[in-house]
Amino acid sequence: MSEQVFISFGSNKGQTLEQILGAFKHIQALNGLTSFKASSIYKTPPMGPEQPDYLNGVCSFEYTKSPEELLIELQKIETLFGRDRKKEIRWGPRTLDLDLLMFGDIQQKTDFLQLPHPGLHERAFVLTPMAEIAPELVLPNGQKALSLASVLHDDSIKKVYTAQGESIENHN
Ligand code: A4P
Ligand code: MG
Repeated sequence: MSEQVFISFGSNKGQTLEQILGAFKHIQALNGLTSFKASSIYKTPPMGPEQPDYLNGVCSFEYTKSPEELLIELQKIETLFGRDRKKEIRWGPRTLDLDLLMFGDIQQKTDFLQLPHPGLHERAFVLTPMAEIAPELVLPNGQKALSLASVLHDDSIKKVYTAQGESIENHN
C-alpha cells in the first residue's frame, strides 16, 4: 500500500538552488518512495519579516511508510543542508524548509505533525506549484488545488527554474 504525498520546499538563505536540487536527490533516494515528480521552482516574495525572496515549489511521490517516518527523514535532509532550528526566528530566513503538505487523505493534528499542513489553503507560494503538478487534485476540504491557486493568484510569484534547475528566461 502506498499513499500519494505532497511536500513543499522553500529556501532563502545560502546556495538556495543547489540546496533544493540536493534535497530532491536525497528525497528520491528514500526507502519506500516511488514516482517522484517536482514542480518548477518559483521566486516568491517573503511572507513574514523582511528577508530575501524565497525559492519555492512542491514535489509529489508515492510512499509506503508512515507520515511520521517521512517527516523525520525530511528533517534529517533539512539538517544536512545547514538548517539549524535553534538559531532561527519564526517565519525568518532558512536554508531549507521541507513541509509535509498532504499524505493521502489523512487528517490529523498532533504537536509533531499536522495534516494537511495548516498553511496549505492560504499560501499562493504553495498552491501555485501544487496546481502545476496536480491541477485535478482535490484537497481534503473538497476544493481543487487549481481553483484555490487561481483564487489566490499572485503576480509576484514567478517561475524562475525548471525542476532540473535550468534557468527560465521569459518569466511568466
Ligand atoms: N509540524 C507539524 N505539522 C507539520 C507538517 N505538516 N510539516 C511540526 C512539517 N512540520 C510539521 O516546523 C516546526 C514544527 O512543526 C516541527 O517541529 C514539526 O514537528 P519547522 O520546520 O521547524 O519550522 P517552520 O517550517 O519554520 O514552521 P513555521 O513557523 O510553520 O514556518 P512556515 O509556516 O513554514 O513559514 N515566505 C515565502 N515566500 N516562502 C516560504 O516558503 N516560509 C516561511 C516559513 C516564512 N515565509 C515564507 C516561507
Ligand atoms: Mg517546516
